[in-house]
Amino acid sequence: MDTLAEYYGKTLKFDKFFAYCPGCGHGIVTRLVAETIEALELRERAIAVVGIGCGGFSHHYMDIDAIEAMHGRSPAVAVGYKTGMPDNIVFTYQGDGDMSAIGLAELLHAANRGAPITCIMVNNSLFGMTGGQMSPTSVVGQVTATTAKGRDTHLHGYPLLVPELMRAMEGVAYLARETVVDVKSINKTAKSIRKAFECQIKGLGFSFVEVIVPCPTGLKMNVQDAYAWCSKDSLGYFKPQVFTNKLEQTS
Ligand SMILES: Cc1ncc(C[n+]2csc(CCOP(=O)(O)OP(=O)(O)O)c2C)c(N)n1
Ligand code: SF4
Ligand SMILES: [Mg+2]
Repeated sequence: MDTLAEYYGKTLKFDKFFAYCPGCGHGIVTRLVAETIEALELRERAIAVVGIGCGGFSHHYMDIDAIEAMHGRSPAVAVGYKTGMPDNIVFTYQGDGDMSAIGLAELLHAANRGAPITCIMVNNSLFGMTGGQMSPTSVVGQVTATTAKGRDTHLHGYPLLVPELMRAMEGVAYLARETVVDVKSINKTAKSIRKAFECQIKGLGFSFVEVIVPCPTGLKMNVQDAYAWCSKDSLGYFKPQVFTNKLEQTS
């Protein structure tokens, strides 16, 4: 193997300045998405619709077509693309703030109508790009830039369990929560992302994967502590699991 492309394939790009901070979970998820596209030979027909947030850089590292949607609107833009170009494989790549705060309505309606798109939500429990503010998925007691005394359920409500909101929706074909805190989890996340794309290829309906990741910069922790926090505090609340898998019913 003498070139990166021979080893990794053509989807992952290595010629761009890497914008993610050291230890950022986006780096792992972006690579898993790129590897899935490569493995399923989707590079020529995949379209990424990225949100506003640190994940908005994800398409810089993939050699595929992409569009940056307005904050939170990626699922609506993706539904438009898929409707106009049904042969393309259309997916969104969004943060927890983009998807579960300003963009929750777009997500839920795309899921409820069974839109044949794939949505990836990278949940780092805060608004990373803008300086670590509380997001709907910040955990109880979490200190953020806007919750100096920790998230207080009386003032801020409870952390939002996003896939659980879509469990009862008939149009949802694949629904899972995964994480990247260790190698075993990363391998499970790779499988879930692949299955989510396979659901779209087979036309089974809407597919969604939430991935719990650390944001060391927003948490104001070193990488090791951020992973430890994510493993204990975030995963203490957000339990990885596959909620729905209609691939099993068709295979
Ligand atoms: C309409 C609008 N409102 C607010 C913002 C400011 N803004 C940019 S990114 C962001 C949140 C990003 O958080 P998240 O989606 O969790 O992504 P992360 O950076 O954590 O991966 C916000 C509020 C904006 N760009 N547009
Ligand atoms: S601020 Fe957080 S989410 Fe953004 S690139 Fe840095 S570590 Fe990743
Ligand atoms: Mg976030």
